[in-house]
Amino acid sequence: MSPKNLTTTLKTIAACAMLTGVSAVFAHVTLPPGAATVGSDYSAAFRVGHACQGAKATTGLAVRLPKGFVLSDAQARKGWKLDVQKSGDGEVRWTAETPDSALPSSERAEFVLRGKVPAAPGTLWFKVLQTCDTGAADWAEVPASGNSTAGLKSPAARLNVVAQGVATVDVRDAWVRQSVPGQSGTGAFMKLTAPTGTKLVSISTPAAGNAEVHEMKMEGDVMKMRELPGGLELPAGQTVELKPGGYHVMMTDLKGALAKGASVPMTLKFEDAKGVKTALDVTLPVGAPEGADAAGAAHEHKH
Ligand SMILES: [Cu+2]
Repeated sequence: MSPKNLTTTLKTIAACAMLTGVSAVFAHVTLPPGAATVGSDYSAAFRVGHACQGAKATTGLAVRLPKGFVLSDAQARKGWKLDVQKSGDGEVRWTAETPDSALPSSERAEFVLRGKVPAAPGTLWFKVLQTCDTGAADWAEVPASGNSTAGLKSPAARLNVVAQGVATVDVRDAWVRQSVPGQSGTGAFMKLTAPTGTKLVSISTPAAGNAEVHEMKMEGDVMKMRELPGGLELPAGQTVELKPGGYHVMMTDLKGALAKGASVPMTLKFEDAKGVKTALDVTLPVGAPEGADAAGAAHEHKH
């Protein structure tokens, strides 16, 4: 990839990350995408993207620490008072000292605390009380079962704690392009966000004899695809999108036709700069989701 193309790609990635970020934090107080490994030190950056409904500014944020999370410290904010209560039900509270230091509704900010996550996998819910110049919003709803916040009006901020060896990478909007009988290959697409930098190095799926991460590359005037040498780099906190016409998972030697509505299990394998290997099992629906870019639908495979 030429430096010019690389720059364009990075700009695209940054733009995508910003877009997804905006939609994710427009109303809710959330943690960044991605999980934490059991027993690890975790920096929890609570994202506030909007004041309470009808309010002009956020004047306070109080995070109730879930059981099993051991706080080490919280980041001070200029113009804000920081109260840390470690004993009992722990709480970290930031309060704007003057109306001038309050966070305007149009601005986004991160409130950061650090600590150790439990030694057992599970879901941690951080309940967050946001106070504003007028009113308050209590982000404290937890699903009755499972860990999906879909359908909750004011969900608590969620952190998934995963076992050693399981990747902490967040996988969103994943799908596989449908194929017709006799077709030998197809593509899979998704958005990946790694909380700490890593690389997608290999993929396997029982649905195909072979699966590779491909990039599109201009050779003269011709757009060609090829296996990405060394895997797909996932910089910390940046959303990297695999999409038609761009990076994609190339599935070849399909075991059968993939009809819309079917699902495809896939194992994604990662390796970070220190050589630590992790894996993630995901299940992808077959068929483009609503709003997916189908423009690159002509997924011709020429090697
Ligand atoms: Cu390909």
